[in-house]
Amino acid sequence: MSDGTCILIGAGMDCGKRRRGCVMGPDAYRTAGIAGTLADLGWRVEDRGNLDGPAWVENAPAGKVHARDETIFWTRQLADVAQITMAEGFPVFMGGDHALSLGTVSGVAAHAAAKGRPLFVLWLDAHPDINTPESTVSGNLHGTPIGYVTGQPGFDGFPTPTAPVPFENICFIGLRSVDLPERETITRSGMTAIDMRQIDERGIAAPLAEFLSRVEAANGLLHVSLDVDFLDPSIAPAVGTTVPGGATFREAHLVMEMLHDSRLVTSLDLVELNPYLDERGRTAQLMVDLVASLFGRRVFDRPTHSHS
Ligand code: Z70
Ligand code: MN
Ligand code: MN
Ligand code: MN
Repeated sequence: MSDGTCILIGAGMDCGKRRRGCVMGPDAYRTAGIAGTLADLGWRVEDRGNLDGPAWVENAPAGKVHARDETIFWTRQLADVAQITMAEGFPVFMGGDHALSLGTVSGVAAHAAAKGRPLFVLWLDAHPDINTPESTVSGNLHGTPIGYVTGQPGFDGFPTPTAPVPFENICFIGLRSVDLPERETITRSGMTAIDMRQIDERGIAAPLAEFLSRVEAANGLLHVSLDVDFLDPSIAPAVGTTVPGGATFREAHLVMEMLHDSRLVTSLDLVELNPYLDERGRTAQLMVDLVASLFGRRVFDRPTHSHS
């Protein structure tokens, strides 16, 4: 990954859970200067504005699936947009809540399949989001994108993903809130799941480097999905579900710097930013700074790139 064209796509999807506010995410990233930051790093930047879609709906009763039809609409639209945009540049999907990844990841996967390349997904999140409409306790579909893109059953009414992502091509980093059915799926499938304990014991660089080596050996494309709650809430308060014990400022930047050096990343989701809950824009600014590290901002050049 080096300088090229970065395509910003706003998707203020706000129906993947009941608490509102993620609709303002795309404009918060713009206000924090995402386009100029990328341009200063040598990228051509095209801001395609915001996609239209149902913003929010009345809360479904507790335990019932919330906003299924609206999520289906977004999933279809985002899958189409993602597949098309992959042929034009490096798409950055500015959410919006994490339900947007049902669409973005399935569209990116369709693109990869058409190119004959395997798709890998790095999921930076406190949660694995591998529920299905059948297993979910909350009824919030932002907890289901990995269930959907891996082709799990129960997504009635959704388009069938044309290129399901194999379990072994997914790597979770940052896990610290996992539902029982999610834990069973992860354990059964042998997915790479780096929880906070492993990060504490091994550091964050070693497990990431292992995953990147696998992507490189397979000549894969790599999609990164960055949920604000990957970060510790003390540095990133603008999120509906705060889970203590998240990634530090330095861990998060290191991940982004290693991803840049790997040159493997071809698409990015920025999700779950709720600007209504922010403190003077600090979470939006931190997310933009992390994007800058991913797109090549560094303190010093290094003699050779290395992630292993
Ligand atoms: C829980 C659920 C979730 C994000 C919360 C939580 C899911 N596993 N995802 N915040 N980003 O409702 O399924
Ligand atoms: Mn998430
Ligand atoms: Mn999360
Ligand atoms: Mn390398």
